[in-house]
Amino acid sequence: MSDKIPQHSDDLVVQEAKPQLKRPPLYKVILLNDDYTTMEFVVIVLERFFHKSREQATQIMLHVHTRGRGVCGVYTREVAETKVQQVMSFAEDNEQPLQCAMEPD
Ligand code: TYC
Repeated sequence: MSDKIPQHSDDLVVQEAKPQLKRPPLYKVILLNDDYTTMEFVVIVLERFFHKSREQATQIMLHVHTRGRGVCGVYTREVAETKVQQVMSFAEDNEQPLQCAMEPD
């Protein structure tokens, strides 16, 4: 017996669903430099929310400190939005003016 699913009957045409192959758009989560957030706090943020080692976190923090901004990670939209919210509320709770944002990759 054939495995083929019938595509047509007399009065019905069955349209095959398009395969969903498109990758979702990705977003960079970035940290912005400022003069008041402590370096130690930024390192903790990178460890806690972006799963960086202390060495990686220190490098990224110093990059942001010297260049003005830096990428913490690249995520799908919902994940990036959540990271930004988590970082901003952690910064507020700790009275640090740190700014975190997202942009299309
Ligand atoms: N510029 C800050 C300082 O000198 C450190 C800092 C680094 C702040 C990165 C924010 O995203 C930042 N204390």
